[in-house]
Order: sequence, then structure tokens, then C-alpha cells
Amino acid sequence: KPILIPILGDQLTRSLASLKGRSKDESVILMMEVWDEATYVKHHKQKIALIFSAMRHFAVDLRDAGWTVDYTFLTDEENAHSFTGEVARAVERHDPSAIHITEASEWRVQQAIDQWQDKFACEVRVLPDDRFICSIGQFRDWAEGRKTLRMENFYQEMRKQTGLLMDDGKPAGGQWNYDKENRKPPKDGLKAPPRPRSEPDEITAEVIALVEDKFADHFGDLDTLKWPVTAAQAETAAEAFFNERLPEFGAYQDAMVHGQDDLFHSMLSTSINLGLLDPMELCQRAEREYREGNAPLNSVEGFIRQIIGWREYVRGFYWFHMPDLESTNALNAQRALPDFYWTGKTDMRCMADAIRSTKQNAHSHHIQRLMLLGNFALLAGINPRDVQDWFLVVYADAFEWVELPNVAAMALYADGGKLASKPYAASANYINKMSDYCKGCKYSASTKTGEGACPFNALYWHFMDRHRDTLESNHRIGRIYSNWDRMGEERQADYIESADRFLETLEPAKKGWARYQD
Ligand code: FAD
Ligand code: DLZ
Repeated sequence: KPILIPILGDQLTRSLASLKGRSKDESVILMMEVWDEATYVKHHKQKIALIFSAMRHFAVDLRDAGWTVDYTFLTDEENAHSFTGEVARAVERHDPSAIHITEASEWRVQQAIDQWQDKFACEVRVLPDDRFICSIGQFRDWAEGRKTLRMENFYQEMRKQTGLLMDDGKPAGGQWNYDKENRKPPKDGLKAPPRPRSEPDEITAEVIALVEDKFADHFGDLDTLKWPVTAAQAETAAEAFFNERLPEFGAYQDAMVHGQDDLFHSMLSTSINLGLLDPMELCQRAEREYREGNAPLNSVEGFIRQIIGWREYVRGFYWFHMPDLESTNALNAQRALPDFYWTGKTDMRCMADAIRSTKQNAHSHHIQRLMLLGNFALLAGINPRDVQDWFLVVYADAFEWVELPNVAAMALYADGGKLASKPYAASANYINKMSDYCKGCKYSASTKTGEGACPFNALYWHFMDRHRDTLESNHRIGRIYSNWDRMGEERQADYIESADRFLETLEPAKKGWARYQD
């Protein structure tokens, strides 16, 4: 009897835990395109096409390597359209001695897998996903009993554990974190070398046609799909990043430039999340670039921090706080998501550009996600459920384990400060400093209230004022209230009225963008 090895859409790694040590002759790999996964939210068209194409390419790759792969296509007539239903059908077909699966990255999927032992007569073995450097259990051990969880402390542990950028037990260059050297404003005409684009082959073209046919009313452009769909393509993309963009990555990590969608970012998140690239190998490679003198420490440390710091931290945080994290709303934000998040129709030039990139590329870079799209939602008091749905739908790299902590906890402070020490709230001043958006905008960044003022200005003080009870005691933010108090009642009222007037103009999103059952 064979061992049945289901491989999920974000487990496309030859050295996956459930494949390690398995004999090709005695294993059947099961891969499943299922309606339930393609529609639990109405994913961006590119995201579905990317995942299906990468799955189909991986199945070919496994077969070429001698594995037996049982692959369910979305259009197969008998498709049960859920993971559990498809595993049940495969159990009938193959009568396996056991099912071995690598733990799911998402809570929702793992909940279903946890039922399998009661459903199926054979043994069900769930293996830890060792593509992550810190296991779920290790994070729990680290987190339990701590009064506050902070990425920086976790990150230092990860540096010590991995030995990355360590010299005789000390951080390379003497500091753990070069964040202060990651905030260079963009100079005029800042441009990065273009990244390699993976042109669709026959498999991808077929998938694109399928998505056009079955998911026509989902958000996003499809003809611009250029994400790597194989490990080899992802490797080409990584190579170009290390050779051409890593040296400037650090300095311009927080910069935003109109129409420059990638800047010096790696654009590797889809490949890492799907399993096409190994995060630890990428970090080792980045370190080599530093040791060989090809890239400065602020770039290399910044890149490594994003991966063994933030990426591992949010993953551990997600499992530590699920399922509560999904419904947390510490600031009691109740406003509906504005329609312009879907249409891009707003006079705020920065928001329009970030949404355009989101629609066109199924991607926007970190600082656009955090300090534009997230910041606006935070200041305007958009309810976390709507914002989470939007972020889960629109990005090709969005899987709940990484999307939810970034959105609910980092961007919206909906966890009340478990992840971040203060809300990432900013007015137009920040956006103007870190981007070229404000120059060509209908609104003026320097005008604080009234006609023509950038909405971020009044919204910022509206937010601070309405959450004073919660935020004033926060030592990282509390002192801004003395600025507020110094303004006097008339000026304060001006800010509040300006923000209220703007908030009244926001049209709530039409139903049906994010979920079928809206
Ligand atoms: P780079 O800037 O080149 O960074 C290198 C790598 O570091 C990324 O590929 C990614 O793997 C990792 N990384 C960087 N920041 C984070 C972070 N905050 N959390 C986890 N990993 C990080 N990332 C996702 O992969 N999926 C998401 O759904 C997602 N949603 C986000 C939502 C919000 C509100 C915010 C603020 C951030 C979100 N991020 C998400 C993190 C980050 O924005 C993306 O990983 C990054 O923009 C991907 O582009 P890149 O590969 O060019 O990243
Ligand atoms: C996101 C997604 C989509 C759209 N479709 C599939 C699919 O048909 N089959 C599959 O195996 N995975 C898919 N995924 C990824 C899963 O929803 C999910 O993110 C992973 O299984 C992680 O738990």
C-alpha cells in the first residue's frame, strides 16, 4: 500500500518535510485544485493563475523526478472541491497505508486537516513545516510568559540561532539593526533596474484562460501576470535582485515613487510563500554579498531582518494568537471600506497609485501597504474585517498567516498593541517626505485643514483625538498630545470638522468584491 502525500498550493518545494525520506516507489503525491480554496475570498485573478500555474509546473517537475503525482484539475467532473473531499476520493483510489502531510500554513486549512484522523481509517501524520526557521512550538515557548512580544527581541534570537551576520557571537558591524539607515527619501528621478519578467508558457496560458472563464468577476488584471511559476524562474528573479538591486535595497526600503512599482524591493514574496525559493538560502546568499563586499550592511541586514525577523515573527504571532486574531478590533473601528480601494478612483495621488499597482501587479511594496493603504484605513477607522478581506484578496503573496498579522496587528493596531509598540499612524508630512506623490497631487500636503488640504492631515488628528484614552499613556506616542493641546479649541475643532466632512464623502464599497456571499 502506498503512502498518500497531499501537497498544498503553497508547499511547492522538493525538499518538503512530507517528501523527505520517502521512497518514490511507495508514495503517491496528491495535488488538488479546488473551488473552496479558489473562492473562500475572491482572490485577485493573478493570484489564482499564479498558484494554479505553479502547482501544475511543480507536478510536472515531480513527475520528471520520478514521483507518482495524482493531480485534480479544477474542471475535473468528479472534483469534490475541498481538500478533505479530494483526499477522501484519493483514499478510495489508492487505499493508502498512511497519509503524510506537511502542516498547513493557514489555521483554516489546518483545522480541516485535524479532522482527517477521525475520518480516514489509515494513519494521518502531520509534519512540521521546516521551511520556517522557527517552529510554531518554538515561538510559543519564546512568547509564553512575556509581557510584550517585540520583533526586535525575537529577531536577535533568530540571528543567534542561524548565525546569520554574526561575528564571534556579536552582530556584524556592532549593531543588530540598521533600520535608521533604511529610510532615505527618494531623490528626483529615482529608478531601479527592471526585474526579469517570466513570460507565460503553455501551462500558464491555459491557466489564464481558465481564470478568465471561471473567475471573470474577480478583482485585478490578468494580462500583466509575470510572476515566477517555477523554481528556476524564481531563481532567475533572485539572481537579478542580488546582482542589481540589493545594494540600494536598504537605503530606499521606505521610499515611494509614483509609477515605480518595484523600486529596489526583491519582489520575491510570492516565490518564497509558494515554496519556490528557500528563505534561509536567500538570507545566506544575501550575507555572502555583504562578506564579499558587493552590498552594504544596511541593505543586507535589512533584507535578512525582513525574512528571519518580520516574516518568522508574524508567522509565529499568527499561530500564537489564532483564532482570536481574526476578530480582534481593539479600537472598535466600524466604518465600511471605501469603494475607492477597489476602483482606485480617488484624488489622493498616493492611494490611487498604490491601488493601480495592486490591480495591475497583484503587488504593492511594504511601505505602500503599511503607510498608505493601512495607514488610511487606521486613521479613517475602517473595520478590520473589511480591511483584512481586501488585503487577502488583492495581493498575489497573500496567505492568511502573513496577511492577518500584518493587517490586523501591524497596520490597524486592532490587537491593541500585542505586535507593535504603537500604531503606524502618519499625516501627509511623512508621505511627502518619503515619496514624490504630493508634488502632482490635487491635495496640498502642507495645508492642514479645509479646501484642498491633504485628507491624511485632518484624519491623523481625528484619529489621535478619538483614541486619546487608549494612546495617551503610550510612551512612544503620548507626547504628541501636548502639541494637540497647544493648538487650542478653535484649531482642534477645525481639524475635527475637516476630517468629518471628508469621512462623509467616502462611499462604502459595493457588495461582492471580496466574497461571493457578501
Ligand atoms: P521585500 O521588501 O523585498 O522584502 C523581502 C522579503 O521579506 C519579502 O519577500 C517577504 O518575504 C519578507 N517580508 C518583508 N516584510 C515582511 C512582513 N512585514 N511580514 C512578513 N514578511 C515580510 N507579505 C506577504 O508575503 N503576504 C501578505 O499578504 C502581506 N500582507 C501585508 C499587509 C500589510 C498591511 C503589510 C504592512 C505588509 C504585508 N506583507 C505581506 C509584508 C510585505 O509588505 C511584503 O512581504 C512585501 O511587500 C513583498 O514584496 P517583496 O518581496 O518585494 O519584499
Ligand atoms: C490560494 C489557493 C488557491 C486560490 N487555490 C488553491 C488550490 O486550488 N489548491 C491548493 O492546494 N491551494 C490553493 N490555494 C492555497 C490554499 O488556499 C492555502 O493557502 C494553503 O493550502 C495553505 O494553507
